[in-house]
Amino acid sequence: MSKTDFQFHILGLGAIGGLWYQALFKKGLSVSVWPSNNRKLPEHIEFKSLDKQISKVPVVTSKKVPLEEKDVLLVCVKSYQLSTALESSQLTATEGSKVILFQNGMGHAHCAKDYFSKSRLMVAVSTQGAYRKDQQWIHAGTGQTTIGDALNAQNFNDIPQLLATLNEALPTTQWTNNIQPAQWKKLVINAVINPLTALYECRNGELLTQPAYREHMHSLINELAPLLLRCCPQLQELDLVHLVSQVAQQTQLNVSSMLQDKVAHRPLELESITGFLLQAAKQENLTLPLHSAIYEQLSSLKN
Ligand code: KPL
Repeated sequence: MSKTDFQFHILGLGAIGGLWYQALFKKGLSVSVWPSNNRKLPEHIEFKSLDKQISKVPVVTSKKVPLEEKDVLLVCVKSYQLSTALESSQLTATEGSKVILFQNGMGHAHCAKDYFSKSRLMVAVSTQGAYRKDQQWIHAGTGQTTIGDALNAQNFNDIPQLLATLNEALPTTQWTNNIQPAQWKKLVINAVINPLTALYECRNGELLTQPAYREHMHSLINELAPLLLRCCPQLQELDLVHLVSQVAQQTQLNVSSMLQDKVAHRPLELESITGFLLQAAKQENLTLPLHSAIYEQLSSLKN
């Protein structure tokens, strides 16, 4: 299949959905936004790129079912919206269609596989920095998108072409034959920085400069060591304190997505991040008292 044959569809026009939409659109590729039942889509998005250039990109909508071989669906809704979004979108998919899940945290493929049993279901781990402010979509920091099979690989031969097309639209986008280490690595980062910044209502960089926050950060990271040893031994060699500190440093001025959600009184992505870790620990007969405590504190905000 040539790159112009792909038809891209975006479900969820949030920060990451908008980033991908404009990137594919500007490459002249066929891309449309899947209208959601309960949200009115804007006629265009105003996009601020890394070099601070502002562009207006028209929002093309389409509701094409079933998804076929040339169709690629990028599912960019928040993790807590996933099952409702899939249920209400009335999406159906035939053999060979491709679906890429972009949610933070882990455990989404099990929810999505019932809807896309015939599709090649993939997961993307993204470190692209993007956020939405009022009616503007902002690309705040360049990053990587790593894509791999969510469940078992199926034998479709157009994946290299798809990856090349995505990489051309929004570099760097790369393939991995085993997405799990990338997912766990991102999970550790999100399970430490996001809840702590939401709890202390601080920017990411303050986790390094405020001694009390830094100490809390180190304790949360260290508490994960026994679980990671069992669930993702590939990360054993990695200095996790260094990894998380580096991300906090690189994104020091960022307001984490969880703090943004808290400030806007939206639900927090706690279940797929800290909730997922607590479940995994339970299955391994381990406890994570510090992560449990932060989970309880942030969950109580919802009530
Ligand atoms: O992914 C992020 C998020 O806010 O969700 C980090 C990397 C913590 C950057 O803010």
